[in-house]
Amino acid sequence: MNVEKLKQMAEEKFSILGKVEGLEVFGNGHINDTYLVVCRMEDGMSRRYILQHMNGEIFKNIQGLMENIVNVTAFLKKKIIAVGGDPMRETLTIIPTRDGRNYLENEDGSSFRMLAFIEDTFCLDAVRNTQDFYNSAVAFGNFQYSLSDYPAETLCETIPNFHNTVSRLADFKKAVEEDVCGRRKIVEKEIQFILDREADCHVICDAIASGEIPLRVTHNDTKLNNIMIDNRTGKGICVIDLDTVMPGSALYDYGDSIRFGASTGAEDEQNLDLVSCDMELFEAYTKGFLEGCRGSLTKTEIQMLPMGAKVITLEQGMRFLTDYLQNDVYYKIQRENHNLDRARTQLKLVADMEEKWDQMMAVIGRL
Ligand code: ADP
Ligand code: GN1
Ligand code: MG
Repeated sequence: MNVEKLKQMAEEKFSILGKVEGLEVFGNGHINDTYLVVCRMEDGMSRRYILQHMNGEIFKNIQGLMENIVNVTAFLKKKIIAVGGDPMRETLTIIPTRDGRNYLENEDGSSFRMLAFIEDTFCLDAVRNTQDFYNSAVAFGNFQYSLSDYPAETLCETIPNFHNTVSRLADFKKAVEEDVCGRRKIVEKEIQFILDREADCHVICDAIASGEIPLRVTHNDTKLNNIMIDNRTGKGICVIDLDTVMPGSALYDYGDSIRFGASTGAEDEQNLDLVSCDMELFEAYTKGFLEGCRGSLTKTEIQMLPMGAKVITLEQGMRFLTDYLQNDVYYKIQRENHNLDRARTQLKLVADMEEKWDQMMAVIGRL
């Protein structure tokens, strides 16, 4: 849909205030299409919104997904109000359609939602300093803590087996076997690296299955750019991108932030010499996350945190490599071999974490 059509749709279909003056592509998400909408009100003031086209190829049950978000944000808003916080800034607010629905489904099957823009905040695609990363950790830990009494059984599983590393491994092996676009020969080394770590893929799933660690309501996509940071205080004020809030493991939430934020290189860095796990950032995040969780993690979970970081990084490497082998059908790409570059950074990080394993365990011991 072109910009003019999107503007018209935004104004006609959603309960937004004022006239749509501007609309532009926004943010760096890999899944949805996000737009910033600027409206001019009668008194001359402007108001901003976020319009998102939800990826129906990836999310098969958008109604269930939106119900999750409506219910989770309503639950969080009550808690935010109870402690004197600002419910419009500390969690997402869905702007309903003019006919009172929480998202719009067009005749062509495309689905859109509108969110209130969280003002006076910014979002980071890379860690600027240790303090930012620590602050994001407190916010993700707090998110986990705030949802610890949320009724998990009422949540719809928006992507089945999302962080089931064993099933991700099976998908990866199938992609290798099928080799639909003849890329397998280019990545034999990376494939072998993953196959050599088959046992790691089972560790967290096994620990959940045996009851050693609990299933919790988790975010499941805890990248740094899924948190809004307050301009004034520098604190992580709002956890966004709630599409994958589902029952899961705290180890994956913790680990996903480490994989993305504690890396010294970007997720798609082409020079692998620049990619490693920064131990100062690792320690700062671990400290912040534990503080944010306020004692809600079990001893076993805490001891397994480094395993969470390693396993999710391996899983993400597998997911990027699977997509590369399947001709780039899942993640948005901006250049040739983008998914291959991404996969390689993840595997480089896994190797580096293995080298730093004792240091990582020592950090857990200290904290
Ligand atoms: P994706 O699933 O594609 O990652 P996100 O929901 O994370 O989509 O949104 C993409 C980006 O848009 C975010 O990283 C953030 O910069 C921005 N964004 C999303 N929601 C809001 C919001 N309510 N207020 C301000 N910015 C937002
Ligand atoms: C996707 O939507 P975004 O960009 O925040 C993906 C995550 C991956 C991440 C890798 C629904 O997250 O699982 O970890 O890319 N989201 C989905 O950068 O698959
Ligand atoms: Mg996102």
